[in-house]
Amino acid sequence: MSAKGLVTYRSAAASKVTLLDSLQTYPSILPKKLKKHKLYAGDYVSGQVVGDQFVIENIEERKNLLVRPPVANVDSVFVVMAMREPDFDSYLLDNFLAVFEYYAIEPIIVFNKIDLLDSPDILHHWQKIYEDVGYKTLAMSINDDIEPLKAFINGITIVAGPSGAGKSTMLSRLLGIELKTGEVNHKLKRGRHTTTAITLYPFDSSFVADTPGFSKVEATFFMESKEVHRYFKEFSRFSCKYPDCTHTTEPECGVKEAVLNGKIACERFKNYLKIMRYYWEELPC
Ligand SMILES: Nc1nc2c(ncn2[C@@H]2O[C@H](COP(=O)(O)OP(=O)(O)OP(=O)(O)O)[C@@H](O)[C@H]2O)c(=O)[nH]1
Ligand SMILES: [Mg+2]
Ligand SMILES: [Zn+2]
Repeated sequence: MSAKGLVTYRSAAASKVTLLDSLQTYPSILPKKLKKHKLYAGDYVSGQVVGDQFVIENIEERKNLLVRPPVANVDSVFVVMAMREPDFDSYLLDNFLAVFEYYAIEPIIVFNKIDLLDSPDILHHWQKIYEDVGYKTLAMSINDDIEPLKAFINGITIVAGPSGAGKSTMLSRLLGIELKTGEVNHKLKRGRHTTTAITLYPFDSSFVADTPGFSKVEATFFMESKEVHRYFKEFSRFSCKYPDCTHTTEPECGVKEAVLNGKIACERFKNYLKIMRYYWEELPC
């Protein structure tokens, strides 16, 4: 009988499938005729348990596929940003958010390591900006209860963010297992020649994965620059003379007006213009 499973482990050499009903995990085999299809962590598959292995018969169509790390069918992501060590970087956060919006993955922003702040003012400043956009946010540190995080885990959930932000620490606490923490993986920064194993861990009826951090993400690596404005979701609340306005050179721009009126956070628009490599002399911040 055919069973449904999820690829919960993938390295260059091997893969494992977890059955969705029993949560039993098996080493999996991709038969020769399916070899032309690549297999990723997060792929939903159907197949048969044969002996102590799972033989894949079909890979379901993916709703999305992240490139780095390679995970398919991601539903939500915790974007973990340390307030300090490393310093909070709103440009990096806005690039992350635009990329996840582009992939139709729900981002939840975690302002982490708040124990390192002398005053909460800076946290409240940024938290308000992102909540006004419509993002769910959490502020926490290693000393806080992990419980509030649980409510946001939905489907295939990954943890993303810069190196050192505390992603592995947070997931280890959540899962009650020891994930590798505290070391910067220099190899990964070298990019496409290095492949890492990805593991999805079952959590309630969802699955979560840690990812290696990187400290540079450019939205324009993933999409054309003329599309980026669509993924700054508060911009769509304002209308411009031209429906495809990129809010740079065009006249009668409702978004620029909203920035001047304080209805769009200047910090967000500043980051947007930096992505667009555009200078606007009236920018109020
Ligand atoms: N002060 C403080 N330190 C923390 C907190 N969370 C994690 N750390 C420390 O920060 C360092 C980095 O934490 P990791 O969990 O390895 O960070 P990461 O985001 O997984 O980093 P990469 O795997 O390199 O992407 C470790 O030394 C942790 O002990 C926190 O809330 N407060
Ligand atoms: Mg880590
Ligand atoms: Zn405009």
